[in-house]
Amino acid sequence: MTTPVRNIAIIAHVDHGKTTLVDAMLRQSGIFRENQELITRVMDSNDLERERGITILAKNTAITYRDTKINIVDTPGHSDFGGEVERALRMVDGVLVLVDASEGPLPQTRYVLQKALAAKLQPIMVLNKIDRPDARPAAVLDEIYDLFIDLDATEDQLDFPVLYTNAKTGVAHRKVGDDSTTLQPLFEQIVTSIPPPAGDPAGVLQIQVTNLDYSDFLGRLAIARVFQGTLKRGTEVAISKLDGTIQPTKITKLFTFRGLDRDEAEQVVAGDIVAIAGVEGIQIGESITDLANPAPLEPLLIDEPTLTMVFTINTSPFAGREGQYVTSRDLRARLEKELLTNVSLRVEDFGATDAFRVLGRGELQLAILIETMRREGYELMVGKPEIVVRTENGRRIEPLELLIVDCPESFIGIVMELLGSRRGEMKKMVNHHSGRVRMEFSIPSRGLIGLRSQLLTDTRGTALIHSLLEGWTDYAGDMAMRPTGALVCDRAGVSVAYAIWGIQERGEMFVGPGVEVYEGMIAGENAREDDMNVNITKEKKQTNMRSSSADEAIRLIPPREMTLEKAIEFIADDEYVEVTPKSIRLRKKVLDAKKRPKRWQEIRASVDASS
Ligand SMILES: Nc1nc2c(ncn2[C@@H]2O[C@H](COP(=O)(O)OP(=O)(O)OP(=O)(O)O)[C@@H](O)[C@H]2O)c(=O)[nH]1
Ligand SMILES: [Mg+2]
Repeated sequence: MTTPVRNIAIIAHVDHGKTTLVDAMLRQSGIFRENQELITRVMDSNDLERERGITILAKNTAITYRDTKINIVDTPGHSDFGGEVERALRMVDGVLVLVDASEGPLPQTRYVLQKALAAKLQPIMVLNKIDRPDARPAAVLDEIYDLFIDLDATEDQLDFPVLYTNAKTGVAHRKVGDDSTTLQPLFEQIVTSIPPPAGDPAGVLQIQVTNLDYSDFLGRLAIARVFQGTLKRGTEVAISKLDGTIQPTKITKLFTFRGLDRDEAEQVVAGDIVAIAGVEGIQIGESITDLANPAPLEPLLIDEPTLTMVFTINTSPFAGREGQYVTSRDLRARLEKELLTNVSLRVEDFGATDAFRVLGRGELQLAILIETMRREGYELMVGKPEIVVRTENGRRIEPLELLIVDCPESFIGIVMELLGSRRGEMKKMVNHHSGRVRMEFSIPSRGLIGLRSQLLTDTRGTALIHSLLEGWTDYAGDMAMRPTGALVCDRAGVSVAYAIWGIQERGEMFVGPGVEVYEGMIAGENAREDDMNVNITKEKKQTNMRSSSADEAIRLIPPREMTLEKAIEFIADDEYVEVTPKSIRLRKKVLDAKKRPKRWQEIRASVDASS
């Protein structure tokens, strides 16, 4: 007899507690030794996930409850990684929809729920963080019903079970305040209300690859769901490639999931999730099927990217000093490798041979890719993110976003003004009378570029923003760009405290003293709208006078630290961010001050001409 199986994905808005809940599920499933030390959010296993405290990649694990095996996919909640969720949903028969019992449903809750309902997956509602002092589970549950209705859920779908959890302590309740002390009600609910996977173990083999992973011991692994038939080790199978061709392959190693480990298996039957090692060149979306009688599955289709950025080789005077991979061949090979695992990305050649247009879902997604590349030893330059504008039936259209801003009441005016300047239209304002308000805007996606940092500055770090792609709309026309110019180095050299002291009143510096600079490098933000060339290398004239009062008066304001994300948000059309393993520099596209266009119109014209 085969083991009963359930396949679930955990989906939610960012930070609502998915990975924490998986920790508790793993712990309580008896997979670890008594007293085994466990790190928190153990599924967030890559460096950037741990540093940022967010999930970036969807990951599989599995536990056993009584005699049922539960395959679990932990998914990211940040909207930029929505592609991960879309493909995770292909692997499962049901979803745990987590909602923070205080925050309630937010844009990404809507997005993931919409995808789950469209895929006809059975939901279990999990109101998490019920221990928060401001938890309001009853009201949040009402909001969830409203959301289901808004998404045209069927009667059946509306009839979802609800559980109340504290993922941190690992407790699930059927009713708020009942005497449960474990997650048992949740495990029980999964086994009873998530349907067992369909598919005949004796049928024609049908498997779809939904993820790729890499293991130091096993190399490349294809993670796939067996929809029908039984995959046996050592058999010859057909891989149905995305272009429709069939490629015969022998399966040499199979694994199933158990906790954080993978167990080698002789065979994997319909319904289960498998990791297959040793299949060269296999890609996400491809099917594995019977060689004699191929029955490939439809390839996965996911939402199109909405944001694009130009990646190009580093042409700054400091190119090649800090990185190992600097040529356009290196860049191309790395981007092609990324495409294999990152299904929501696209890469196109762009104008000159040394540049690529990389399309993704958001600034964070691309920033994570760039950060990963620089840690691997790459040098590159990236341009200002732009929203994809399409032409359909002769109309120019652009993506439109639903934006939710949560901020203290005192900032309502400031927020409305800022969003107005970015063509945001307020749709709704809700006041929970907690001192904070929640405003909903409809805004072209373009209006979101650089918005987060500006909003945080304007609201002294108090605003929370969430957005969701809502659809496409007529191109709204030009939009206000960065209202300030740059302070641009007019020559190469090393920055000097005395010079900075003289410049800093013009705006805000990005470089401190003792930094090597080049002509055309950006040293700070000008308070005025045009660019200003500055000499940051100027030493104080030596005089015979005793150290005068001027020396003592040199008080430097600490420079603004430009992280990769801040730099990407900051740059204008005619600027690049230069990225190397050790440095993030900002620069003008045209370094030579004499050749650089000065006025915005000219900049636009020169940018248009080069693209
Ligand atoms: N008070 C309280 N905090 C919780 C609970 N569950 C999770 N948290 C906290 O919420 C934060 C986010 O938790 P994560 O598990 O990383 O959330 P996530 O949904 O996996 O986040 P992403 O994967 O980035 O979307 C962490 O600081 C957790 O400790 C809970 O039940 N109660
Ligand atoms: Mg997570």
